[in-house]
Formats: sequence, structure tokens, C-alpha cells
Amino acid sequence: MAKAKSKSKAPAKVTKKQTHSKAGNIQLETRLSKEQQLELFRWMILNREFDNKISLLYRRGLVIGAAFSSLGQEASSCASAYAVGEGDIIAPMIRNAGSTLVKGLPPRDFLANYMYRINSPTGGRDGNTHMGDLRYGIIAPISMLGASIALASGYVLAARMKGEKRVALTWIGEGSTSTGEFHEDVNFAAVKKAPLVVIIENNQYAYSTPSETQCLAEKFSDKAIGYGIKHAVTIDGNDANAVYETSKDAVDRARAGEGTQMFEVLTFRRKGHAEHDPAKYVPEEIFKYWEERDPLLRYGAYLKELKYIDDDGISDMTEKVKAEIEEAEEWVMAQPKPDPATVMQGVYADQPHPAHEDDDFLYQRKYR
Ligand SMILES: Cc1ncc(C[n+]2csc(CCOP(=O)(O)OP(=O)(O)O)c2C)c(N)n1
Ligand SMILES: [Mg+2]
Repeated sequence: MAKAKSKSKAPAKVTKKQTHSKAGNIQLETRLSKEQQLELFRWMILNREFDNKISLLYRRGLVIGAAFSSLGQEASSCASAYAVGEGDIIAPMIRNAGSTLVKGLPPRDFLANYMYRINSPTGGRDGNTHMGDLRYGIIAPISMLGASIALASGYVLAARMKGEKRVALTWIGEGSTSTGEFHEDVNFAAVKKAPLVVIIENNQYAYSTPSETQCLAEKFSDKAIGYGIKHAVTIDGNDANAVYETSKDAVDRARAGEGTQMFEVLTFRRKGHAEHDPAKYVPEEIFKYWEERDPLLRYGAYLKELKYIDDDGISDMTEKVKAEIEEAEEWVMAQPKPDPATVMQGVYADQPHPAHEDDDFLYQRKYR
């Protein structure tokens, strides 16, 4: 009689599904095509090179306002904005140059604003990032921290009354989640089920204040439960795919009528609050830790592992982006600054904006 095959007592070998790439530790599951991932990578490079240019111009005394860098936060800024549609609205904060560029503002317009030129979104009235352009669905950042949430939710609630399915996306620093305005605005948006997505960018510091010294919540996403907001996760903010996927899910839920969404991205501000701040209060080893987790290096390594791009391809992409910024700078340098005699123009809604009075299209957009 044939001997019965003995059943192995050893447990069946379970091969754990690989969820992250070996190189770069990037989330593998994504709806983004190869082309879209390469496009997103290019946006992140543009974000970085744009910041580098602003930093240089600031040092040359050509930027009169504060210059805010998003070094290290490019995945959080770009991959989230990549998840909204053309008819949607974004309300960026000072560190969201990447989001603003992804939403469509040409780099030269942004640069012109930093250099206070007439042909810029504020017509030379602002010397940094406090500018928007509703043609592209961009609401200007508001200096009073938290206030952008009310504006963004007001915009989409008004749109809903008109039967439009617009979603708004806004970002807020972890420090700003401790303001009264944050609480009031999120509570209002949530109870009205505003189709709004609030991303808490936890970059560990609010100016010189480390996050653990201003809030005892274990995770900033825990704040969502107090407003009845569900699905509030905390994710790796330096993983562009994770940021995109979480943002897209939140945008889709908001559009489907599930109300205000919120989640937290963990990242790090690898410069001072602004260019004038050397950030000596941040221990060197913390900078080093986050430098090793740089979002561009990580995404680049992942794209190379997938063979979507190689080192030459990355250099080529970077050079093209740099050339685009140089061209923008050249154009900006040739633009006039506002005439001081026009300083009172554009203050009230019934007055033409000095920058736009000759431009019918811009005028219509601004004051319609
Ligand atoms: C209501 C209010 N309080 C204080 C300030 C001054 N201020 C501007 S940015 C900032 C730090 C914000 O930190 P965080 O929210 O973490 O954003 P991050 O700069 O780190 O992106 C402070 C205190 C302000 N603009 N508005
Ligand atoms: Mg912060």
C-alpha cells in the first residue's frame, strides 16, 4: 500500500504582499499612470527649483517681502494639488508654492509677485505669496492663520447652492490647528457638510515652536473626531504616491457628498520659517534625518526602480525646469513696478485695478 503523503505541519508559507518600493520606500499602490507619476515628479522638481530661485533673489535684495521655502515638503504640496480637478478650488498657505504651480499659475506670474511687478496677480501690491488667481481656481493665502478654511468652505458652499460640484482643498500647518479660527472654521464646514478637504501639514515646527510643546494630541489627525469628520488618517507626507492617493480619496468623498474631509501628512520644514530665519533652534541631527528622507530623492529612486526614468532622464528634466525658471525671471525683470501714484487704486471693488485696467479679460475676472 502506497504510503500516504504526510501533511506538512509547517504553516503554509505566506508571502507578504510588498506594499512599498525597495528603493525610496514609496507606496506601490497607485491609480497614477507612468506618465502621471513622471509629471508629478516634474512638478516636485519645479517646486524645488522655484524655491531655490526665490531664495537667491531674496539674497540679492530683489524680493522685498519674506520668502517662504517648502524645501522638504514638495510631495505634500504637489501630490495633493495633483488630486483636484480643473473646476476645483485651492486655498494654499505660504508653504504651498508647489500646489499653486500644479493648479496652473505660471511660474512667471508667481515670480513677478515676489518681485512686486505690475504684471502679477496683485499688481505689485504684495511682495511674496499672498496672491491668488481665480482663473486657475486659486484663492490667495490669508495671513491670519486658519482663516483660509472659512474662505474655502464659503466658496464651495456657494458653488453647491448654484448646483456646481466643486471641491476645495486647503492646507494648514500643525501650529495653526491650535488657533481658535481653525476650530470655528472646521466645525462650521463640517456641520454644513462643505465639500472641503483640509490637509494638516505637520512639518514639526511652527516658526521656532516644536509641535510637542504646543499640542498634546498624539496625532493632529485626532482633532477630526471632535468635528465628526471620519477617515482622518496620518500619512507619510514625503511619499508622493501616499499623498496623492489619500488626497484623491478625500476629494472623491467630498465630491460625492460625504462632507468635509481631513488628514495629516508628516513631513519636515528643512529651512527656517522664512529666508531670514537660520533655524538655529532645530538640532542638526533632525535636519539630517529628514534630508535622508527627501521626497524628491525618494520618488526619483522609486521611479528609477520601476525603470520609468534613469539618472540622465532626471538631469534632463531638472535642466529643462531650470531653463523654464530662467526664462520666467528674464521676463519678470523686464516688467515695470507699480507707479507710487497708483497706490490708492484697486483698494475698493468699484475701482479698476492698476495692473489690469488695460486688460479687459483680467479686469472682468477680478471684478465680475
Ligand atoms: C492668527 C495668527 N497668529 C500668528 C501668526 C504669525 N505666524 C505666521 S506663520 C506662523 C507659524 C505657523 O506654523 P504652522 O501653522 O505650523 O505652519 P508652517 O509655517 O510650519 O508651515 C506664525 C506664528 C499669524 N500669521 N496668524
Ligand atoms: Mg508647522
